[in-house]
Amino acid sequence: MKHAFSALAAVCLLALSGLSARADYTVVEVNFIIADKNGDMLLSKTEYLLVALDALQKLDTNGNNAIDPEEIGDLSKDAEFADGDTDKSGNLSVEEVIAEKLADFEAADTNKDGALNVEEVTEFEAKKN
Ligand SMILES: [Ca+2]
Ligand SMILES: [Ca+2]
Ligand SMILES: [Ca+2]
Repeated sequence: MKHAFSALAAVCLLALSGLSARADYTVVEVNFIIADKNGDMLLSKTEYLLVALDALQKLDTNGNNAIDPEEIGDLSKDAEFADGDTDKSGNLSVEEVIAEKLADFEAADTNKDGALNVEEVTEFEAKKN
């Protein structure tokens, strides 16, 4: 899922972050910083879920509190979409999105400290793609 953000907002967030200044932030790192609301350079379960719920809200153009195939186009053909749709209703409900993200969180938290650091998220995203 692509997150829309202005370049200026990204620069401000980067300036406030604990990452040392460099020019080549990865997409994962930038999204991490945006998701890290309290700026401790760790994503809590809540911060991680908020990203998905925020995306759901933005994508849900017909307002049924679910991600429908027509709302995400080709992304609905991904295995992730079919896997997440546990009740096979053809769309992803809020509950299904949360369940999938919680499973993602547990899988990504390799050091089992209950939070995700940049390395864990980067590794997890690399494995997924
Ligand atoms: Ca945090
Ligand atoms: Ca919808
Ligand atoms: Ca962790």
